[in-house]
Amino acid sequence: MNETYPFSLEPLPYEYHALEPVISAETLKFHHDKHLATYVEKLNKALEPHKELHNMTLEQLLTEPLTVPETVKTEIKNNGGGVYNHQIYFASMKPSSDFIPPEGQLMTMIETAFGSFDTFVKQLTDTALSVFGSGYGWLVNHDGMLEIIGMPNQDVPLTASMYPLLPVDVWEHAYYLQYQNRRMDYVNNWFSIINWDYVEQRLNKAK
Ligand code: MN3
Repeated sequence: MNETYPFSLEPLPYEYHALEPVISAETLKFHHDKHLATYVEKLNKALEPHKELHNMTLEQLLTEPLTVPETVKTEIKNNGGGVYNHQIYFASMKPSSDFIPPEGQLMTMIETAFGSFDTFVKQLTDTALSVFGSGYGWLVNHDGMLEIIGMPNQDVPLTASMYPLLPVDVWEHAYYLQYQNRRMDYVNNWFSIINWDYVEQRLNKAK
């Protein structure tokens, strides 16, 4: 992925069928090749006439809204957020058949913040289910403490004190082809395909 404009569609780090049966190949193909591709296209289109933004990274575009012209602010927030959030979402999953909790420092921080891994799972599930309409449930690093928050649309939990670690995408496009309205089944199953090594990498990056 280019760090700056023009942004490109990052290939999936696994095959379309790799996350089955939790996420079907059809769902994953539409999600990546259509939905994410559209966010990339629209982001580049919005940036194209604004040369002053061409050397900014995606994180800068999303965290320095004062430098983004009013006319493209919403386009960049929505589509830049769509690109950023999906890159994390796809990278934070991997083929797996078991519900395996993380280890080491990440597990210690989860236990410190939530009391136990089970409580963490319950809180992230409840948050993901309570997102009204489209959005994400997020595990974030908030000033060195793990926290769970829900965010609408393609908003990004990225501020001076907050860094996104792990998203569960609860837009209908993430699960509807396969699960229809059963968001809870999708979220429950999603826990078994989390790539904890990637989450740990992001945790170290956030420090
Ligand atoms: Mn999505």
